[in-house]
Amino acid sequence: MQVAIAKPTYYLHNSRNCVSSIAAPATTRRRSLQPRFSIHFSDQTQTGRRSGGYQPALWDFDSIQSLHNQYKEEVHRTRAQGLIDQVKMLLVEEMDHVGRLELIDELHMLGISCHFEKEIIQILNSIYLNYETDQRDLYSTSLGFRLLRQYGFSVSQEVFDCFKNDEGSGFMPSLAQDIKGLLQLYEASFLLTHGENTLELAREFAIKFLQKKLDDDDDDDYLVSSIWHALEFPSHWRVQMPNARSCIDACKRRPDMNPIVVELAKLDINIVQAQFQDELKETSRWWESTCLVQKLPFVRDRIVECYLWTTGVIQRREHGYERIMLTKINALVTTIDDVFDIYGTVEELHQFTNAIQSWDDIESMKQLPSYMQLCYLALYNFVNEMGYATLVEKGFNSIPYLRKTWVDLVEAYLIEAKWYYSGHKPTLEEYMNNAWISIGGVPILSHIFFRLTDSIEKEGVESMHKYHDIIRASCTILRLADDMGTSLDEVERGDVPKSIQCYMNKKNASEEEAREHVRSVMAEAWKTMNGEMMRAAADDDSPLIFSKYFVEAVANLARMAQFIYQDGSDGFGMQHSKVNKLLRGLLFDRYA
Ligand code: 0FV
Ligand code: MN
Ligand code: MN
Ligand code: MN
Ligand code: MN
Repeated sequence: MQVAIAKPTYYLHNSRNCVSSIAAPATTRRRSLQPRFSIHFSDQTQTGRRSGGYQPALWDFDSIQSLHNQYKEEVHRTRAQGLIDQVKMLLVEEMDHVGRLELIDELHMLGISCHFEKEIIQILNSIYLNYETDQRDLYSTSLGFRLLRQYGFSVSQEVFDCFKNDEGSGFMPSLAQDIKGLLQLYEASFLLTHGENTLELAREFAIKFLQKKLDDDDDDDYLVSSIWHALEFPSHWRVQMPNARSCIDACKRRPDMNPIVVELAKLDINIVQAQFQDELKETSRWWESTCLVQKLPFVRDRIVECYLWTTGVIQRREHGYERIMLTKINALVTTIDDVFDIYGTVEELHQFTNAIQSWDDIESMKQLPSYMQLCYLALYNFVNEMGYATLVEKGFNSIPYLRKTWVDLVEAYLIEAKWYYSGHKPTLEEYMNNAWISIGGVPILSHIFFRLTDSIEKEGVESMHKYHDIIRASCTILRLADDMGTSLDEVERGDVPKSIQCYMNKKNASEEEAREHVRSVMAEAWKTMNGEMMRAAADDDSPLIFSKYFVEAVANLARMAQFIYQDGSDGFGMQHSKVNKLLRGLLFDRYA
């Protein structure tokens, strides 16, 4: 039996309480770029095709297109510039080192450090000169250590030796009282690389006493809520813009907070929101024009969530084109992933993989069912468009490399599909060897690489496409964070065992033990990432393989995954309420 799937008409869900600043009438119909031909989908019960069980999009095309934002007006930029100048004065004013470090940290958390890069580097430079010899307390040593490492200065973990006990096996018990110091020690410990045992001990020690403080003390003061916030997510793992709004809220509660800084942060987030809305509109027009949702109704219609990802991954204001590009990649990755995980039959999946491998072979494309021809051509056109832009701007033909990453991805998808249909239960190692690719980070990072590298050199291109350790570390975190949030639903729907299930099968472990293990693998991957980030930022003579902005995006991809799948729930496919609230705050609701 053949059934034509009716094109769903999406309304703006809960338009009143959900997306307050999108004011589209609830009766607005999804404007249709009408299908010119109709694809017939086979009946699900007959073919055994699975269902994703994903809800429709929360935001429809018309309401996104009708967004209007007053913060695009020049008057706001002028006002912001005035505030930026005042904060610059603050930074160079008579202030002690600690005060300056605190201000730098705040500017970063509030998402406005980009306006002060030059000043920040100058200040850190002068602090760095005497950092390893100056006598300091735990608080300022830890804060300085973290900020210096974050900005690429090389500081040794040995600066913490003076806080250790006589045997050197742990930290001095007297420090247990210094809660502010411990909080910074905890934050600093997340900058560790492999083998940095002091930082490992530091984290354990700090967590023990911070936790105790929370258990003993139910005051809701700023310090206690900062501890909660930090234990939930250390600042080194936090993406900037998606977190900025809640940081402004928190800072407003601080008695000693400088009001000019807060005012700038509030204004700036509204200005950025106007820019983000324009970028979102553009990607939404592209998504609508592909007609993928109408033609392949089983795929996740998540263009807004795809865009949200990019605000965390590509954080520079000027990289709007890159955010738009990355949103499209996210949408293509999720679409093709849904074809493999949900809809396609094994035979179709072989054909599709074959078509991508052959790349521009019209004959193998002709063999595909119509719905796959659409995916194929959407991807093919996109990659060519990106390749063309890089060729024009940088004189480098990136297409063979981009294509390799997409081939690697679909081959990894196919392996999972074969495991699923044959009932194969991989070991965790076997699973991970494939799964760090099957999460989709490899094409994402390859496309970003060509955009965020100014002069493209052979060494960089090869390191990227041999999947340098930092690439693999980022993809590993992306995969594991995703498994933490999505694998229960996936296995229930019908999928290969994911990392958690592989560990449980092998070790006869409980789900919680498996999650604990997965968290520890993520922590190891962060050590690799930190080491490589420090190398990339180091101001020495060794040639840089990767640009600073690219490395920043590589780390942010991992951060964003931890953010979206926080608390082990799916903030992307299932639009989990915590992420959804944040999405509205960042993209739709003005900060009043
Ligand atoms: C993964 O979905 C998914 F949708 C992600 C990671 C969000 C989109 C953004 C990127 C592609 C970075 P799913 O859990 O279905 O992936 P797997 O690989 O588990 O099928
Ligand atoms: Mn923050
Ligand atoms: Mn999937
Ligand atoms: Mn998949
Ligand atoms: Mn998943």
